[in-house]
Amino acid sequence: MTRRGAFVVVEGLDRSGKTTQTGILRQRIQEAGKEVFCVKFPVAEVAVDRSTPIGKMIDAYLRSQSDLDDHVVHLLFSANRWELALVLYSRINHTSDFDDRTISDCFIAWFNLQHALIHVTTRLISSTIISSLEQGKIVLCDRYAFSGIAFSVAKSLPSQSSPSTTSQTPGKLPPISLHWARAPDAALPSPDLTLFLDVSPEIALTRGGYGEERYEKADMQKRVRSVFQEIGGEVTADAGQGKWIVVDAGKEMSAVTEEMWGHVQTLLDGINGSIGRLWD
Ligand code: NYM
Repeated sequence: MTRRGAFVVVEGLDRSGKTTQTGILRQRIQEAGKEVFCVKFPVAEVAVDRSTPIGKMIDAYLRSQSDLDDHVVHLLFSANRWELALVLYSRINHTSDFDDRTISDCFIAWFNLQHALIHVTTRLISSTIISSLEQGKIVLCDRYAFSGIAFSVAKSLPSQSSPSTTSQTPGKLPPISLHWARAPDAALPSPDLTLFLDVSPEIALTRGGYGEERYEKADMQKRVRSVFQEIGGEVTADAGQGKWIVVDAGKEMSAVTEEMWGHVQTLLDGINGSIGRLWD
């Protein structure tokens, strides 16, 4: 059996250097003579600047130009991952079946007929991430479903500065649990390696641009960090969900690159086993 490519995810807190490091890794993989397929969530690179119908809604929310219930936001981020499958599918196959209008129609349908469409999109995502892996390419992803869970669940945790409050939108909806947050991403391909860039909120605060988006507050970042730690523990305990490596992103940038590269290098020759599925 020919070896497939590896699926590598880079996760981290805001301003952990994730996007810069992913760019460097991409270049190193190419210099090593391997093909790499890069993805960024929320989708920016492929669909251009959060410009898909769902991406626009996420962008307005993150810039505090709109307010949405936390559950709705969580589903939008997940829809953005499924949306990528549709966008790429139409580009790869040069079909006109999936134009922008169809994509937004699909997502209205997705909210109404979640389960039926998940089967369709599961098949479509097989045509993108999975087919890249089967062609031996390395898939390098900047944020994935783990960010979805960490940020959404963190909003439901009590604030550390005033424990009686959460940032949950006022209303009667229940807080977002890990169990609930996982469901919309179930069956997406699972990474072989997740590199979690860990940085203290205190260091992140000193980095350029911090505070521009709604989650970039020290208290929220502390909660996100604690949920990421919990997810890391779960992934590590489940052999089918790949490796979870914590990288200290507070250190010198080149040292972070070398540590990450050390892990990715071991996967350049590909993998023998089949591609896993999230939460299977
Ligand atoms: N984010 C990202 C979520 O809340 N849920 C998700 O599923 C994903 C992929 O988007 N604060 C949040 C984390 C970030 C924000 O991401 C923007 P980035 O990587 O800074 O563009």
